Amino acid sequence: MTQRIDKSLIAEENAKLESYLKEDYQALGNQLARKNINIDDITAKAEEFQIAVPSWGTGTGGTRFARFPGEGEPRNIWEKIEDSAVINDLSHCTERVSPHFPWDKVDDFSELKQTSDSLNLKWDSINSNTFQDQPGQEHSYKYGSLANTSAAARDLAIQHNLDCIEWGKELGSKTLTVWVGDGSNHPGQQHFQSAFERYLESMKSIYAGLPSDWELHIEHKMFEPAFYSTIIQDWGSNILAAMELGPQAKSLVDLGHHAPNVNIEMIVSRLIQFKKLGGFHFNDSKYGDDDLDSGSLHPYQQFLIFNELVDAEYRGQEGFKPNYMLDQSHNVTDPIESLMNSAASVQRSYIAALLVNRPQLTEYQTNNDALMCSNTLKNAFNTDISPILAMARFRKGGAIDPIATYRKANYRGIVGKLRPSSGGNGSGIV
Ligand SMILES: [Mn+2]
Repeated sequence: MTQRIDKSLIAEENAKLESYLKEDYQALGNQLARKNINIDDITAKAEEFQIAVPSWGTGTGGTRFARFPGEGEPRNIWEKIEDSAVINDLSHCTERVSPHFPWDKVDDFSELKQTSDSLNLKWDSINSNTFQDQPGQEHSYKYGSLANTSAAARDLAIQHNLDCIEWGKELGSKTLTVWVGDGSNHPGQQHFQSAFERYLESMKSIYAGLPSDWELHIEHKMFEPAFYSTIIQDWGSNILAAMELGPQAKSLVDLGHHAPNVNIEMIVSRLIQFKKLGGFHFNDSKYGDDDLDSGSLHPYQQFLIFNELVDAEYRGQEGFKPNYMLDQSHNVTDPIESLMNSAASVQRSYIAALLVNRPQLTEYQTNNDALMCSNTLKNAFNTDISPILAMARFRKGGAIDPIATYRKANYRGIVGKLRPSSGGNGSGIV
């Protein structure tokens, strides 16, 4: 039987907070009205906002050293979408789940689609996995997949991506996201140009199998598992590949896949300008691809990224419709709590960016008034829009306080008894 959070519990918990929320919402509404912003217009945007959760993020992650499994963590895709439904029922901004194959492969995809429909969930981008060998795999990916020197290994990786498209069609997905770990650990190990040519050749075969209403998203990452060179190491190689493949190929920005202190918002602007921004994997990091909770360390950077995204929305940039997704690894928290917190954090950045006075900013920029440009952004960023997020959830039937309501429901305690550990549950860090 599928476990859910009881709607009456959500209503009961909301009843305790409703009057306070209304007071805070009114106060914020008055504050925004002085800036000629109608709070209900902004709340309507918050209600529309959606960010996908990664199926693999519902399990406990790990590091290269160890993994400490959590109580009642999901053991398969059926339980992962059960947890995803809990996240969405409380947050109401995460109606899409992004699967990873072959981790989430099932025998009957129509059954999986029926189950996800019954949980009010949809399917986001399909993620292929050619960064590890599957049991009994004939041609190893040890020396790469799409760029492997072995044509047989490349063909296997191409076929897996084509299979992913077929499975995605059954689920109603419209995007394939490709990240490969191909690269080298030693200078001289790999001929840079030949390897990139092999990668592009393989990607062309995948692109050819793409339905006309699908997009192919290419994810770059600076290093790991290859520690000297990686085939798509940055947005430069990424956009080159996307341009070479065609209009349905776009770049995907994972926040943790850059060198520390890189100006990611400017990369986002460039990709928007050349119609190559496919989507995001949101997370946060201190040192590298840490996969920490979104906004936990650099909320201002996240806001600045949304400042670019909202600017494109405001200008009505043609064909602008990036996919938003979380891609995190939860090692010490309950993944459901981290994903709810993180979805709200990204939603917060979006809403705060909507508050930027753009005509005013343009005027300051034109007059080279650097201080007031900065203050205009800070003014929006520093506005506590929590009541808007809570009201958006409340109006859609979610929880005013998702974490408190989730804890009150004792969901983890209940599924802990129903899901004895299977031992080998894999949660990748990608
Ligand atoms: Mn990622």
